[in-house]
Amino acid sequence: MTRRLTTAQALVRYLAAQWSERDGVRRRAVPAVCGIFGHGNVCALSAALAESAGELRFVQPKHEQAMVHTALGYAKAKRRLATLACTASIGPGATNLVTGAATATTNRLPVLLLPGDTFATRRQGAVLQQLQHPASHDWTVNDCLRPVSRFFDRIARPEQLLDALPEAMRVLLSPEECGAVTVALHQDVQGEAYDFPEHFFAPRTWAVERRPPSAEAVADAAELIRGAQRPLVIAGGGVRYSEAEAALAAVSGACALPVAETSAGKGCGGGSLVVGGIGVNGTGAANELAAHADVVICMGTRLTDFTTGSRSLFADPGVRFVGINVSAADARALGAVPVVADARAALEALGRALDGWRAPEEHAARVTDARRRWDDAVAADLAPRPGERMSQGQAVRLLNRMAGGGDWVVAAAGSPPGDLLKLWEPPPGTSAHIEFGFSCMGHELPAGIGIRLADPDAGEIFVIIGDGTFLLSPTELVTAVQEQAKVTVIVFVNHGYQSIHTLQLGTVGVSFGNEFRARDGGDGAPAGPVVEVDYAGMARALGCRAWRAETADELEAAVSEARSAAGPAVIECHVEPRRGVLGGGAWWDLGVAQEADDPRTRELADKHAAGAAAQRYFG
Ligand SMILES: Cc1ncc(C[n+]2csc(CCOP(=O)(O)OP(=O)(O)O)c2C)c(N)n1
Ligand SMILES: [Mg+2]
Repeated sequence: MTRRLTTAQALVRYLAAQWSERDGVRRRAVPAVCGIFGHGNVCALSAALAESAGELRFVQPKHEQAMVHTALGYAKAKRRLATLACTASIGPGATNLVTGAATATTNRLPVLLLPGDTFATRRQGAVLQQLQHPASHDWTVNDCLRPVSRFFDRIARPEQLLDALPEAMRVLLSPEECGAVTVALHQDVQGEAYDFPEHFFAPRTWAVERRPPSAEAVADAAELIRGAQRPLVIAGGGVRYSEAEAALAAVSGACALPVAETSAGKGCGGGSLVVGGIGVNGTGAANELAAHADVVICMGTRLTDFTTGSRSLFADPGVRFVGINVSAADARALGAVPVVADARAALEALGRALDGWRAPEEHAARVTDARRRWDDAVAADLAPRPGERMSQGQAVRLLNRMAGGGDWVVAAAGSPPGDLLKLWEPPPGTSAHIEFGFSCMGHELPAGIGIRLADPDAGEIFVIIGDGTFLLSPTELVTAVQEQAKVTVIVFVNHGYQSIHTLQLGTVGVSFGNEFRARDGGDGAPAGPVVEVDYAGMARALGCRAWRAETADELEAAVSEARSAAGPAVIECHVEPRRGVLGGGAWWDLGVAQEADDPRTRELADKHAAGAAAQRYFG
């Protein structure tokens, strides 16, 4: 039996029939399509989507990059068991997907990208929005998506879908391989009809398996851990994706293992021995334990420089690592004993293999002591200072106190992700999404919308961004209004890119081009008075409720009112511009200037470079 359909119809019907299943629970794998139409996708594809409107929701974002971020927020909330498709037109619509795709693949979050493409027939000559590569006629701008995609295909004949789409689904739902999946669609081919086999459109359930660890790997890891005097667990995003939080809390409790978290793993640590974020944005407590650890159990983490202090954090000469990861490459990082497995399956097996063993009692005392000293230092650091307005750290702590069961907190770039990793103590039942793999300004708001689409019953979704990030892309507020997606955006106004400014002052010793200032004569960077922007007014103009808060009391009142508001809300929150939060003591490698006219720059560069002495190679 066959059914005559266009390529676009077949694509849409196929997507509507895909399901994923893990632990006996089934859900639609791609329940909605986000899209901005142009001539490269409006003809056959919009017609097919309109026909299937009862089965696939259509979300209308305002920027192609943003729709990818929405899909990633959705995928994070769904623990990678479902995502959204994103369709863009040919040319600029398609290239606008690239940054989103890179965010997806870096963070190992699935998204299906469907950019329009040139004509397969080429009868038309150069078409609108085609970049003609002089030496390679089969290249189009969509080839920019290849290096940022885990799977890429270009559909030049309708029947190619029969192979391309199942492989696209396999990769999207593979814990090990997932990332951006791109299926580029020649614009003429989208409308071409073909007799597709009927069973291609039958409901298909993809089993997302929990890869079990090998008995040998578990035995090797357990042997190493049993010999540990000062162990530490690092919990990454893999713990969330695997839904392994309870298993981690159980093993941590039974074996007295302290747990530190990466940005992607924020909120995944359970039990009484959680020591907060680790690394460059981490807590002093976690970093101190890392410095002295003899066995580090890395779980679902890519171990980026922010986690390892550019490989300077682990100072014990004999430190050894266990790597639990679905990706074999990640599992063996830092010369670890690799356990290539789903985090929950590995934790359950390790729990059995470690039965009866506990880390030495003095280690728990060390953990408590490190945490108490860090807490005291942070409390002192966060105290109000004479002549200063509310600090961002104080505001984050206030929000933290107001957050409760079902709430989410979202951040990606600027100082918010670091402040959250360090200061946010997730109240029970809350979730965090800190995208710090690509740390993409502009991820936050659309990701918050994606989380709301995935979890309509979630409590408040607090999207924490800086003023620079708000200015980069505030327009998804309109999409949030359209979808009645309740998110509360907190915009920290500090007049510029202050996280980068702080970095600049610390490594270069000069202030250049990072604050929002008016030009006051001369060339170089604008260095006159700070420019004032009405962020709350912008938000109101885009259809949101909005407040301006300059004090803790005003912020508290605004958050309470935002909670009871029906649609999206924005709080413009003014904070002390150049005041950061106490550092956790980790070093971060940077490409500092080896030569400069200014002696301060050279001095700072030398000082910074001295930290490299602590960098180690672990194999
Ligand atoms: C798309 C993108 N461009 C540039 C950067 C580099 N960058 C990281 S933080 C930052 C400044 C962000 O400013 P703001 O949102 O105001 O936060 P703040 O640093 O003031 O806390 C920049 C430009 C980035 N991460 N993403
Ligand atoms: Mg700022």
